[in-house]
Amino acid sequence: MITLFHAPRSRSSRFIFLLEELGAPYEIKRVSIRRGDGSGAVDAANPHPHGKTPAILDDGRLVFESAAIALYLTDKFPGKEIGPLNGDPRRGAYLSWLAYYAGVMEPAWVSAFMKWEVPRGTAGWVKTGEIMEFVNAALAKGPYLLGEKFSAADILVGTTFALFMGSPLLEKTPLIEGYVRRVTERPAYERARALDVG
Ligand SMILES: N[C@@H](CCC(=O)N[C@@H](CS)C(=O)NCC(=O)O)C(=O)O
Repeated sequence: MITLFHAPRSRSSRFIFLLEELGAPYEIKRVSIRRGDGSGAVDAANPHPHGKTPAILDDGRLVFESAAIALYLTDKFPGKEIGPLNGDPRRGAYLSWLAYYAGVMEPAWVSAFMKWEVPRGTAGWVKTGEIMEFVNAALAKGPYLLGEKFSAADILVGTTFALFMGSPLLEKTPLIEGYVRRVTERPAYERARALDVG
């Protein structure tokens, strides 16, 4: 049994979506977190080393960081084939998108939001415009990041784009709009939204 440590409408919401997609046995443990507006507090019941969400416990074993949790869960529950396994020709692309999401996309959007100029040769990420050229090119071949088939990488990237739709930080293109629609029209997304309450 997987325990998902979850705070409503946070980065853990998309793991309800992933666990629903996988049909995995899981329970949600609601915890409080510090919110960007200064509200909330770290919850002593949350095993995440920094009191953040998401975190999961699998039989007492802790996994944290979104990309690591996505990989852990799709490896552990391969039945629905939404995380290419070792030996699959798409495995390298899958790992690359998960790491790219965490190491390039997240810091790029946070630095754009904060208007931090980090020198190109120093930052480990690139500007959001350059990321979107790459993403649009991938989706043009798509319809998903890995090509024909939906994967957990689309859960991380697609739900993040869904949040930013309409923000000046994300340039809308027909490809991005269609992609977000494809990801958020999935029944597991709807089920996850219904469970993401509080
Ligand atoms: N890199 C982490 C980020 C997790 C994260 O920052 N989560 C936010 C919620 S969206 C949080 O828990 N914030 C509370 C805090 O920073 O104490 C991941 O992707 O898992």
